[in-house]
This record gives sequence, structure tokens and C-alpha cells, in this order.
Amino acid sequence: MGWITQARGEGTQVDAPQGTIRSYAPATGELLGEVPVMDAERVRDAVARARRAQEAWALLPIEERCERIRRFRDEIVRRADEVVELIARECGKPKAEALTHEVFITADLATWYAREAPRILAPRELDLHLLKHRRAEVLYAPRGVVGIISPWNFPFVIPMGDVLAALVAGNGVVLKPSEVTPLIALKAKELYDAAGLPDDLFSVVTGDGKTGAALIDAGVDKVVFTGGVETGRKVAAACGERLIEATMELGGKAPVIVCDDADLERAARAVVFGGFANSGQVCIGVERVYAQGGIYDRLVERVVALTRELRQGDPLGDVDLGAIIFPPQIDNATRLIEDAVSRGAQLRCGGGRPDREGQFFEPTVLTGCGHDMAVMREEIFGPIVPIMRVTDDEEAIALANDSHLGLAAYVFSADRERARAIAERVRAGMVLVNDVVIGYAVSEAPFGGVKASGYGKIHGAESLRGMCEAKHLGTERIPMPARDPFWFPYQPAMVSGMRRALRAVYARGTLGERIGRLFG
Ligand code: TXE
Repeated sequence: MGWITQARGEGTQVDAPQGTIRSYAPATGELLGEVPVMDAERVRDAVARARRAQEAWALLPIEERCERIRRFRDEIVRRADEVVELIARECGKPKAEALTHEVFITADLATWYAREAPRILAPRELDLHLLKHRRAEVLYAPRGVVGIISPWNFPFVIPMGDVLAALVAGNGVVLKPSEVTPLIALKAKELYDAAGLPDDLFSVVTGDGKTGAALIDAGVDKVVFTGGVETGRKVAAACGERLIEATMELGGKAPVIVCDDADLERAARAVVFGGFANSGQVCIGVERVYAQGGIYDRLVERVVALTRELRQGDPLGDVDLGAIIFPPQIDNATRLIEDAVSRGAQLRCGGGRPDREGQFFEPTVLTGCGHDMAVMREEIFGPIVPIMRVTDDEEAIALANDSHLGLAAYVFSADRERARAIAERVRAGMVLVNDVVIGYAVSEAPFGGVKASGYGKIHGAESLRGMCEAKHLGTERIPMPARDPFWFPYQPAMVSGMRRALRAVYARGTLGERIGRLFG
């Protein structure tokens, strides 16, 4: 395997010729392809070409843009098997996940954006409560060129969800995929071209962090970044210096709170699925479990038993777990397990690399965990489920909120009101009751975190409007005289009239104030 790794996300390939990146299959070590590390000049050229193509694209009626996006979706659906196989090879996840978690959700996002964008981005007339002589509309104009920088763990659905939203809204797009999984982005561009969309409007620039930094520096009008918190800080700072609006989709540390009245079988299966899907490399994956005393022992027993049944192996085969995509994650998992065990955690299953070729790590369950352990505080982003016993709802909520991250959280209880009450108090961008991770597949719902998990939203109406500049267009309903009473010279009559109006309209209890409250 041709990787040496320094810090997170800065893996360097020992055997790639200068100026190129080689992509390997994490499950087999097979060389899948080689791409250039594009320099700042090539990035600037891609942005300039996108900007030229965007002028005509933005002039198309939105319904026409949506129809072109449907053709792109049709091409993705038609060649789904090809995409699924490449994701499984380059990303190492099972084909079942490549299909259901990546291709299927991308097709749904394209369909929902194409159907709803004409409504969501239509000019919106405001109902004015006071300045009745005016008319106010909100117009949604495309920003220009959107720069997208994406990670290696969902190398298709994450960038494509943002590419689709940006295109539908009338923008040009330049995508810089992760250096670990560049081929999938190039496959997406191939399908885009085959669908007959404007060539330069969407392009892919391959490379590493420097290429990503060059994209921010190339004059884009918006950045959508998905990645780790530390890299996110650098990207946010670079965007801040240039006053470029950025959507930051960063790390997660999703807690699962299992109340003692929860459906044991469903909660156990949710913990195993949420903790080990994509070998745990999921930003909204289950990263810590808080189980109340009345269910703790039975839950641990069931989670361990189900984990032992998981089939791990070649992602092209009939398996549940594939390979670890990025080598540093294996060292990270080992470190977290050793730290937890040294502080008293019990290793119940897994704990190391299975006896097989490739970058695999056994699905691992730790119990008797506590917040003094790194595994309960740091993003694992690997196949480890740490379980901690808690006393009651209050302790579970306090521990769930005791994190610098707040992307997703999950609550299991037979009592929906109880679960809802807990969910409302856990700080996260998405909280699901009696389910895990599926919220990402709700195309209508805005997705994004709080605290160090980032800011801004993808998916939903928020994503489409976020790809636009909102403009208040004010026009006159009743023409005002040339000598506007509110302009120069200020007349005493205007001032005294405003003093009377202030009291008549806003002083509590007056007729005006009551009417105001009546009509909201
Ligand atoms: O991220 P990295 P990775 C998070 C997940 C995990 C991380 C894994 O929680 O922490 O992503 O992805 C480019 N200027 N999410 O390791 O290292 C780099 O080349 C500009 C959260 O790939 O942060 C790559 O393309 N770009 C998410 C991208 O940044 C730079 C869902 C990400 O790299 C750069 C999925 C720089 N200085 C994963 N340095 C969510 N919240 O939805 C690197 N890059």
C-alpha cells in the first residue's frame, strides 16, 4: 500500500511520481488509477471557464435547468452499476452501501431539487405590515461559481449533492475531491458530460490540500467544504480572509441515548448498523452509546452478539463491512482502543486488524467506558462502538452535550414524548428518535452541524437558497411625491407626526398597538 502518513489528511504517497496522485483499492492494494496534482494556474483556468459557461446557464429558465439536471440523474441511474463498483473499489465500502447510501441518495437529491427548485427559488413577495405603499420581493440570484471541496468517506453523494444544488440554482461548479478517492469524482464528470450538460460549467480539479487551497484562492463566489474539523478551520480562515461565504460540514461524535424502556432489539441493531456502516467512517455514525442501567447489560450482550455476526471482507462481495479507506484511521483506532483499555474499558470483541490482506479493522465493542477516555471524546471515524452506563435521562443528556461536536444524535425510547423531550435538549444539527443516520436521506431536511461540527446547511430549501444571493427588490405600490415627506428638508410637521404615530402604533394598549397585535 503506497501511503505514508503524517498528520490527518496529509497522507503522502511514497511511490507516486512527482505531481501525481495514485489511487489504490483499500481492500486489495490494487492500483486503480493516477491523477495529476493540479496547480493554482489550472485551478484558476477551471474557475474562469466555469464563470464563462455560467453566464448562459443562469439565463436559462430554471425549469430548463431542472430538466437538464434530470438528464444527469437519468445518466447516473442508467450507469449505476458502474458507479457502485467504482465506489466499492476506490472507497472500500460494500456495494450494498455504495448503492443505497451514495447512488440512491444522489438520485433522490437530483429528483427533489429538480422538482422543487422552481418553487423554492421563485421570487417571494413579502406581506408588509406597515409600509403599505411599498412592494417588497425577495429574488434568488445565482452566486456565480461555487467551489466544492470534499472528503474520502462518501466520495460520490457528498460532492454530488452540493454540485446538483449549485447547478440547479444557476451556478458554475468546480469540485476538488479528496486525494484519496479522486476517480469517483472523475466518473461523475464523465456521466455529467454524457448527459449533454455544458462542458465547462462543471469541472473536477484533482489534487491535495494545496489544490483545495488554490480553489479558495481562485475567486469562487461560495465554498462548500466537507471534511475534518482541523482542515475545516484552515478552510474557514481562508474563506474569511476573502469574505467568501462558506458552508462547513465537519466532524461528528454522534451519541446514542438508550432509555431503559427502549425496544432492545431495534436499539441494539441500530447501534451496530450506525456504528459499523462504512466501517464507522461516517460523520453522523454512532460514536458513543449511553445506555441506562435497566437495559445496559442486555444491550451490551445483544450488541456484542450482533457485531460478531457481521461479515467483513471484499467490498465487491456479499459483506457487511469493507475496508478502511484512509490508512491513518487504522492507527487512530488502535490508539483509542489502547487508551480506553488502559483506563479500565473492557474489550468485548474485535480490537485489531483481521488476518487478511488489505486495510481492514475488526468491528470493535468497548464497554465500561467513561468520559476520561479519548474514545468518548474524539471523533473515532472507524469501527469502534464504546458503551457507557448512565443513570437516567438527565445524566444521558448532560454527557451527550459534553462534546465539542454537534452534528447528529439519536434517542431510543418506547415513549415518544420522553424521546422527543430528550431530543429537544441535545445540541446537534440532526436528532433522530428510534432511528440512526437515515436523516441524511431526507432530501427535504437541511443537514449540518453546530459547535465544531461546522455551520451552514446542505440539502433542503436551505441548500438551494444558500447557493444564491437573496436580493430584496423594493418597488412602489403607490407613487410618492417628488418632495418625499421623509427626505430633506426635515419639516416640523413630519417630526410631530412621527411622535404621534410612535405612541399611537406602539404604546401598549392603544388602538393601533392592539390592531398591530391582532394582525401580528
Ligand atoms: O477530511 P480532510 P478527510 C468529516 C469526517 C472526518 C473527515 C474525513 O468527520 O473528520 O471529514 O475526511 C482538502 N485548503 N466528514 O480526512 O482531511 C482535502 O484535500 C483546502 C464530515 O478527507 O479534512 C480533501 O479534499 N482544502 C462530513 C478535503 O479538504 C484542503 C461528512 C477534506 O480533507 C486543505 C463526511 C486546505 N488547507 C466526512 N487541506 C459532514 N459533516 O457532513 C485539505 N483539504
